[in-house]
Amino acid sequence: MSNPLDPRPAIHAEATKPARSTRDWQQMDAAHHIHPFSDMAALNKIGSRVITHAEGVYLHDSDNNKIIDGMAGLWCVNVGYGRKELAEVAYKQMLELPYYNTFFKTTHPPVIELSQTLAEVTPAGFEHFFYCNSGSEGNDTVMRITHKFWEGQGKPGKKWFISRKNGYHGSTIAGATLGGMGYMHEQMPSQVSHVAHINQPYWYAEGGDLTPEAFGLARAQELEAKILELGADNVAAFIGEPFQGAGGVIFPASTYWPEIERICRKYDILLVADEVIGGFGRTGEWFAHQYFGFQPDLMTMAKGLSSGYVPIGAVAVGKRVAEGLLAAGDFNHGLTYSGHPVAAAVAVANIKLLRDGIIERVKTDTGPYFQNSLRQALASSPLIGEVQGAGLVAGIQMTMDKASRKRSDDPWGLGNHCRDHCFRNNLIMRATADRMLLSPPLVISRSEIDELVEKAAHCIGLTAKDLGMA
Ligand code: PXG
Repeated sequence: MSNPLDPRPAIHAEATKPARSTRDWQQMDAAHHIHPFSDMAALNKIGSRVITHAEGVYLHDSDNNKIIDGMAGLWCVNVGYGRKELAEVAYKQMLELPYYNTFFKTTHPPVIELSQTLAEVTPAGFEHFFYCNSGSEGNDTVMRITHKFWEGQGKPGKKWFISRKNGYHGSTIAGATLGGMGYMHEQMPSQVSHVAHINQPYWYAEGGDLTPEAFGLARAQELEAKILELGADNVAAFIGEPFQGAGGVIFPASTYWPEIERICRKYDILLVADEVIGGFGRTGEWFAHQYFGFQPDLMTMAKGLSSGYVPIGAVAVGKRVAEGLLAAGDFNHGLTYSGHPVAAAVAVANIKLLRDGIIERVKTDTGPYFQNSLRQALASSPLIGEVQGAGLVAGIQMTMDKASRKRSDDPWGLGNHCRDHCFRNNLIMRATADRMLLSPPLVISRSEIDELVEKAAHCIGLTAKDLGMA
């Protein structure tokens, strides 16, 4: 049996011999493939990097570069690359029952087992789960469940969702409307109705002269103001990521979530935690809301649920909402692949790996080690204003002046500039405006953390040098 903390079975070896040159791949890609969130004309001029295989925390490209993946793919490959256990489970399940639906009074063992497993690893009170294929569909499902719930409670007027600016909840029309990314809204003349946004708890950029704690409280109290503006009888739910992921790994002050929770309870508003990034061990807890110490009514899950090996998302439905929903008659929502047997089987096997020590190690060993190493390595950098994070996720704030927290005139340019250095140094580190983000696979070892931190500090140092700071 392989050691769950040491993912090195090289299952890719025979499967991924480079069949074509990088140039061939790039030309074919440019001719036929539209990439997500990309300016294709600009991208096609330079050509995409072609990732051919991966193991543990390393990616390999078609030019034989070995790249350390500081982002676990797109925040999802929690158990690391090359997990033979997951491949074998998928193979076996495909032979046994590759597909069947869960619509018409039918079910199957993998989806039952997954539901039982999720009831075990989620906090007390979560006993029911609805399945989909992605985080975006999860948040669409959250809206559908919430509306059905309030209708069943005899309060169909409770329709509004309140979310945050610079929050990310997906890229379907519902997900992107809930999200607070202005550049996405601009491209969406159609949005779903009954969604309102309040400001985000991003102290470094928006906190002014307030202490982080006072600012956290003030931003939470915007929820109360918005509820009163809309009327509590019209507000269904508040949704937020426990820490904003794509928005910059923004950790709110300790005052923020207790106040949000207090306000939701006071006005009987459902509290939804979008755990698509924070879930399945990222902070060292199973779910990020446990790190912040609040109790949601619903949770959106995807990414780490299967470590990205197959697409699957889910909504965890807490006791009160589940009881209401189950008593409210037909729930007219579902997807062909809700509870797909292969995805469910892989998710069960993935959660087993996470339970067999991976999350515990993030909490007690590699998480604290990563957080300390990163802070130490960047402490003397003139460019770095703060490092936030917990477990194996971090947001690194760049600033033009530490004392005044002055931001670059072109924050996106600064982040992209640093990311170009990372690219050249075989490091995947994500840029969100002037914050650099790290979220490596949860199986990363101490020596790999040393390499990751050393490379990140080096690339940040090169950026500082380009700015004439060092
Ligand atoms: N909620 C959260 C909190 C997310 O981070 C979604 C929902 C949507 O999940 P799907 O599976 O529909 O993508 C996400 C996704 C980035 C990036 O650049 C982040 C995500 C997706 C794509 C890019 O950081 N998060």
